[in-house]
Amino acid sequence: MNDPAPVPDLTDFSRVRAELGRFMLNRQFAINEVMTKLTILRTEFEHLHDYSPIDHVGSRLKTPEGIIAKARQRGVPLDLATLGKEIRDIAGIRVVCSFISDAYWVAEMLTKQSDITLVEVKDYIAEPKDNGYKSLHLIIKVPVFLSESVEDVIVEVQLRTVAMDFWASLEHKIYYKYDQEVPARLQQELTDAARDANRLDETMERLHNEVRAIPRRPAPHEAPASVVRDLLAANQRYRDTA
Ligand code: 0O2
Repeated sequence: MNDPAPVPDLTDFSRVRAELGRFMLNRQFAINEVMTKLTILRTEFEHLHDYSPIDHVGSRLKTPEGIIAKARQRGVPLDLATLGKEIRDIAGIRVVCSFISDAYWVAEMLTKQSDITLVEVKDYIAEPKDNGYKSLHLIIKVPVFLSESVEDVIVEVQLRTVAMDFWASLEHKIYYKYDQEVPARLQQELTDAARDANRLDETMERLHNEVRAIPRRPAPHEAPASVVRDLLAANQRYRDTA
């Protein structure tokens, strides 16, 4: 039989509290780092194209109670170093995209950055869970530069479409409402709804690609290309003579 998980020494309560505070703060810093990267990717994309690949982004830091519950469930020792390694969704970010291809694009752009280490990919879009859950999960490590050290912090990034997110939020609520024992009929309906959501995603992506292939007509207030060209040429002549 395994030895019981060691319990933290609470005699020095203020030291434990300070260490836990530091631990949580570093995870929040890691979230901030990744959120900044996402904002840059999103803003640059919007500047170059005429739509946004990201509908919205959310983040959450697991509560100490949530961390301890997950650790106990998995038999993970309750020391901060092990928790930081084994509980990989303490720092969590959810990126909700317009289309499936956008979720993969954001994942690729994020993971190819030189300071990001990709630890694991769980592609529940390509291989949905039995209940129909779909999402692309990235477990990444991001360096957090502190005053006297650098800490590599694990962040879980979940990427999914609006339809997948809608489904997952409701399923999560139902799962907790029934204390994880969801009646078979509801489970079946959820699985059917996941299939419908997937069909919607595929149709929307196809329509989106079709519409993107049509050359864009200038909006009534937009200056025709020739006017813009003349302006640029005039600007160049001015610079040459200045
Ligand atoms: P909460 O309340 O969202 O935090 P790992 O973290 O990789 O060591 P884990 O946790 O089994 O192992 O990984 P997995 O399967 O990738 O799940 C991580 C998170 O994905 C979950 O966190 C959920 O947020 C989400 N998720 C996974 N499966 C489902 C599902 O079937 N339905 C819904 N709605 N969400 C799911 P937590 O900690 O379970 O919950």
